[in-house]
Amino acid sequence: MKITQIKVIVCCPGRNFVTIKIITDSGLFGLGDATLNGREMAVAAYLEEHAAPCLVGRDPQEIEDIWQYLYRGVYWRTGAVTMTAIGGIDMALWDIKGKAAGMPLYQLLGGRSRTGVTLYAHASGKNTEETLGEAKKLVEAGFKAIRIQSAIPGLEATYGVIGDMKDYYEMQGNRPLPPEEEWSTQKYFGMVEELFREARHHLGSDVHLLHDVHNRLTPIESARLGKLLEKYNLLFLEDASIAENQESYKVIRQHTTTPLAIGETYNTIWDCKELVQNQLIDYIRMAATHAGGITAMRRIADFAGIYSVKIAPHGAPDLSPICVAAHLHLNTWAPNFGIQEFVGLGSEQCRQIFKQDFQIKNGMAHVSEAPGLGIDFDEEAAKEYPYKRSYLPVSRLEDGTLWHW
Ligand code: CS2
Ligand code: MG
Repeated sequence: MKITQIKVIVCCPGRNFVTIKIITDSGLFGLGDATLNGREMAVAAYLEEHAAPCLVGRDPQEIEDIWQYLYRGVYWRTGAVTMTAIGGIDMALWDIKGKAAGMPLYQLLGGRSRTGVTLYAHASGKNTEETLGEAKKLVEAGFKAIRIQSAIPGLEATYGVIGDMKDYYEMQGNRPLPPEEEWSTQKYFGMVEELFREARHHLGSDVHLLHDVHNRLTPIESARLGKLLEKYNLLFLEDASIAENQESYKVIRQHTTTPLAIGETYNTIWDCKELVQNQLIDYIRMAATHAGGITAMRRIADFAGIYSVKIAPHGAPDLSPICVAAHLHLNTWAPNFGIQEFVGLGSEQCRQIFKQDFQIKNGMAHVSEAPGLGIDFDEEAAKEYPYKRSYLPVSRLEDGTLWHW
């Protein structure tokens, strides 16, 4: 089998997605997601100008060698743009391998470890009451795990909830430059315990609760938060602090038993090596798209398993349905799967373009049994929604200091 063409398609059905289509002389093709939020065109150019020309004519079945060629072979290894380009290509190659074998991807990985993939949904609102109203609806819809986020009194906008009450997921293409949000640790600590106290009171003890701090706290503040929330029994506390200095998580760990999750911005196994090896975290949240595809995620999952760390792949709306499908296969297989973030099936336009057939029932996803990833992409429909430049927000402290978003 030979690769005859690699197409890179950037479309914006409500938000931007970079899709790779690898076409072969056998009639089989594979699909991959290479979306890097706010830097989409950098990956598209990398793929078109630097990666695709080296792969045309190669055997798409040699996934491992192609992965090494694009990783070791480039000299400038790692980095978000390179690893997202590799992630998209790798996914498409596994899609082809599955189609050639007539098997869904999870079978190629080793088969099922579970009947379905447990999902967590998002509840956000302008105050505790509104957030818990949203959470209740999700519980009624069958979800067993909910991420709880609320606006902070006195701050115009914060992660997940902004001033005009549209969340940042909907801002793509609507603002010419990055919007700015404000952060105050003092004000956050003034509301966060009440949010979880009320959540337990209204939702009961069975539902799993999660929370994303989006890197806003220092390690000692995270330690304090973890301790404060221990009695509300969180499934995990996500991105409490930035961990460029992986050792800094020791500070959090030595103070609290609240389980910790991190990794959505990580690109290689090296980014989480110390965190995993020293058991400083409980869930690793890397995504197939940003961490080098199925080939890399399989290694990360096995590595994490040795240290009792579970995988909980990133599932934000900026990962396309192709990545969602890849994660469902990985999660169906991985013995150390924890939970999958899930934000719905995307806009109507999105569902017109990406045709997937996994099923969701009682807060669980059931992977497609079709060969490969089990997803299709309508190129003609995608043409209707061209790329729109857009940015994620930035965050500042009340005195104007630029802070982590
Ligand atoms: C978030 C993301 O889903 C999450 O956990 O942290 O929404 C994140 O902000 C975006 O994916 C950024 O691209
Ligand atoms: Mg997050």
